[in-house]
Parts: sequence; C-alpha cells; structure tokens
Amino acid sequence: MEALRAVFELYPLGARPKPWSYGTSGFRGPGETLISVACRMGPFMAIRCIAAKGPCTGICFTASHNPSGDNGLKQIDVTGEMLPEEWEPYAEAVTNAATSSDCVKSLQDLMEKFAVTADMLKSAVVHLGRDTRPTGIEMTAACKAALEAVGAQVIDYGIVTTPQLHVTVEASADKGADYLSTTVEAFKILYRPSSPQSIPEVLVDCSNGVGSLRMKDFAERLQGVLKLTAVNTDVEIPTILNEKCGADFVQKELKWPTGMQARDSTCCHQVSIDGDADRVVFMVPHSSSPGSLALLDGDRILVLFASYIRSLLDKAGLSLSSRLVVVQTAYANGGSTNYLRDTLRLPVTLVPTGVKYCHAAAKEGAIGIFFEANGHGTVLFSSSFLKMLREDPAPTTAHAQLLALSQLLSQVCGDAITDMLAVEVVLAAFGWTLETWLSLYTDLPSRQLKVTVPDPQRLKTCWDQTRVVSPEALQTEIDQAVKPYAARGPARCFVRPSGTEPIVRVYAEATTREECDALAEEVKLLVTKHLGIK
Ligand code: 16G
Ligand code: MG
Repeated sequence: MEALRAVFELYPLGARPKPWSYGTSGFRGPGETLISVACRMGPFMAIRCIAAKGPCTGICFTASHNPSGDNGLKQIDVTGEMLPEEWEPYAEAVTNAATSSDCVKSLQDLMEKFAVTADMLKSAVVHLGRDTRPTGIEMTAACKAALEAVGAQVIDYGIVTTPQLHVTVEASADKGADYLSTTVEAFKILYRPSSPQSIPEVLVDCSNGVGSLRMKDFAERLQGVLKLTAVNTDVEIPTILNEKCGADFVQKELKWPTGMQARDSTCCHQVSIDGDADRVVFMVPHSSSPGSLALLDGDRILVLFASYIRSLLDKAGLSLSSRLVVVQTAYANGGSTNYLRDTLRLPVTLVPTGVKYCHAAAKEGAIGIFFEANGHGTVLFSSSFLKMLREDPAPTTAHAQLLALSQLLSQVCGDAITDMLAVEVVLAAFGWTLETWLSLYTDLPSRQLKVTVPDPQRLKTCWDQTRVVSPEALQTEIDQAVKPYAARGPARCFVRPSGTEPIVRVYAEATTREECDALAEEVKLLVTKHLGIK
C-alpha cells in the first residue's frame, strides 16, 4: 500500500467548494478538481470488483451534458449497471479523505469490511473510458497509476460513450458480445419499413461529443438500411461541447440546436443526443408556430415503446400486462401518465429522479420500461422472460422481435443511439409519422424553475420526491398554493434539491401556461421563505 500512497501524493485532494458528494449519477464538478477523485476511485473500483466477485468493473470519465470544463465519474458495477447505492457512502469516504495516508486507510477499512486482501486486488480488472473532454486524459492517467500501484489490471478503451462502456463491462460478465455487431444485427431484424420510399433520413445532433464517433460507426454499418447523418460532430474544439446543441439544450430551451432547423418531417427525422450519448429526444416542426419545434421527449418515447411492446405481446399470444412494469419520475408530464393509465391501461410506478432508481424499479418486471422526461431510458427484459421466449415450442415472429429488441436496447443503462434506432423501428412498424406519434396525447402545460438557496440539501422530500417532509410547513403552504389552480383543472407542484447542481428545482403543472408560470413563481417564493435567499 506504500506504492499506492505515493501515487496519491502525486494527485493530492485539491480545493473544492464542499466535501465531495456522490450525487444523482456519480461525482461531478470542474474537471481539474476531479483528478484526485479519479485516482482514488481506481483502487476503490478494484475492491468493488473483488467484493462483488465480478470479472470486472468500470469507470467512465464524463460530465454528460455539462459544459466542457466540467468532468465526472460514472462508476460501473460488475453487472454493467450503476454502482449500488450502498457503496456510495464508501466512495464518498474515500474521495473526501484528507491526506494520502487517510485515503489508504479508508480503502483498507473497506477491504477489511469485505474480506478483500491486497493479493486479491491483483486479479481485479477495471475498464476505463472517457468522453471527449480534455481533463479526461489526466483523470485516466491518475486512475491508471493508482490501479497499477495495487497490481490490478486496467483495460483502457479511450474515447467511448457511457452506454458503450457499460456494455463492455456487462459483456465480460455475461454475453461476451460485441456492442456494434449485436445492436446493428438486432436493428436489421426489427426494422421493417413499408417501402424504400418511406425510409426517412435521420439527422442526429451529436452535441459535439463522443456520440458523434459512434454515430459514424452506426452510419457506416447501416448503409443501405437507414441513412444516418451526424450533425454537430466537432470533437476537436472542446469548448463547443454541449454548446447550443445536444439533448439537454433542446429539452430545456425548446430550440433547434445549432445546424438544425424546421424540415419536412416526412423525409427527415431530427434527433438530439447529449454529450455522453445516454439521452435522446426527437424534434418536429411546430404545427402552429412556424420555425419553432415540438419536442418528442422521454415521456413520448416511453409511450411509443409501451405501445409497441403491448402489440408484440398480443401478437405473440402472451398476456403479461401485470408483469409489464412502466416507470416514470415526478417530472413525467401528466399527459403521458394519463395516456399510459387510461388508454394503454398500464399503471405507472413512480420513483425518485435518477437512472439508478428507474432501473431498479424496471427490473421488477418481466419487461420493465423506464424513461425520464429528459430522455434517459431503456427497456429491460428479465432473464426468465427471455428464456421463456427462447424455449416457447410455438414461437411467432413477435417472439423473435421481442428477443431482438432485448439485444438492441441496452440492458444496463439508457443508450441514446440504440433508443433512437428503436424509435425508428416502432414508427416503421406502425407506419406512423412523427406527427402521428406527437398526436397520441397532449402535454399538460408545465414549468420548471431553479431556486438558489444557501443549503438546498436541507430540503427533505418523501421517497418519490412528490412531497416535502422537511421543513414541514413548506409542504402545507405548497398545498395551499396549488388549491386554487387545482380547482380549475389538473394542477400539481413539487420541489426537490437537485442532485447535480447546488439548487432547488420547482416543477409545476396547471391548465394553462400562464397558470403554470404563476404557480411556479409562488412556490419559488415559498422555498426562499423557508430555506433562505443566497
Ligand atoms: C443525472 C441523472 C439523470 C437525472 C438528472 C437529474 C443518471 C445517469 N443521470 O443526469 O437520470 O434525471 O441527473 O438532475 O442517473 P438533477 O438532480 O439536477 O435534477
Ligand atoms: Mg448523459
């Protein structure tokens, strides 16, 4: 452990505004402050690999849709899924240890707790990957140095999308499959356009991030099947990453990303993915507001996938609606939840914000579909359901299609590119245009606001984040504020501390845009009244 301590000395804990906190999806902050975190998390993930008896774990250095100066770590467990929540406090203890010796001690405590010896660490394997941010190079180097100091094996994939690294870890554990070949083959089985003329060109805004590299691979492999054109692919100029482009920009600003504009949607589908390619949204020209766009977000992708899977199950003669689990968060637009419940007859399981909660809930089903409104999501198929499909003595085409869908869609995290391909599969199967898809239901007007308060984490909510638990009086006053709006139609409002920014978020839905704005502003004032103004 002396060698490890010496490496930690090279990458000391830098200045940081406050102690590191794991957050919604892993450590995130200004890139240069994360070098020591990357260094420390290397041996940490080696310990996790041995403790969980896996062939390997992984770390992807990415800050997703954040500005290019930020960076982050997405830690991948032995299954290819996210690090289990119980391990988050251990990770925080290691990253916040004051000195190199304290950090070694903290890792040793963890090894003792999980009966991992220094010798065992030599058989650990940790996969590393990074997005296109420049600080990822130094983070990788620091992490590698610490892993080598404990004798663990490092496999560095260089620049990869987050979903791709998740799949390489999963593949070692399970399938041994190749990401591109598996997904492309599955797509070719599933994609059945009614005629060559009906095949749209798919224009993909890649946010000037790592997704552009993978998109080129897919475009090449799908030549003659689907025309994929990547836009915003300049990974050489770091400052333009996520700048006026990408899924987060489009979803929050409701604006066309750089390089895109209203186009005839019958021959051109326009799509936007985020900086690490794990979120996707579709866009269509707004019917009544020339030049602007209507968004086909994660809620609508969920509804589309749920409709498709229902139809495949019917065709396969399998009735499993009770084991078809549909998962949303409180940010899901009420219009989508109503459509799922009333038209598709699928009740929704509500979970806290963050893929880890959605994923865990979706795993409960024979088939579990989850999407956050912001475009994170996938469809999970249980191994027993897949086995049943494979072994059914009277298989139908729908059986094969369900199996192919489980190959196309990531089983370990949301993948923007394969989600996008699956949307094309469903639209072609139903013969739907983007407008038909958009017309399935109407969004309830909604409004999101950020509130800056001295200590956002003082705000505590109930598990699904729909109600404030503390300060208690805040919820009572929010209820009072919502009442007059609810008397005029469906209205709701909730607040929660962000897990990625030092702010509180307010979300309001009401019958008109004006009412949403007014309700959100009222509740914003209540938040500052109870939590103070910064
Ligand atoms: C992260 C989460 C995303 C969540 C968002 C919420 C993952 C991979 N990503 O981006 O699921 O919607 O945080 O951000 O889990 P917030 O806590 O700032 O509202
Ligand atoms: Mg992302």
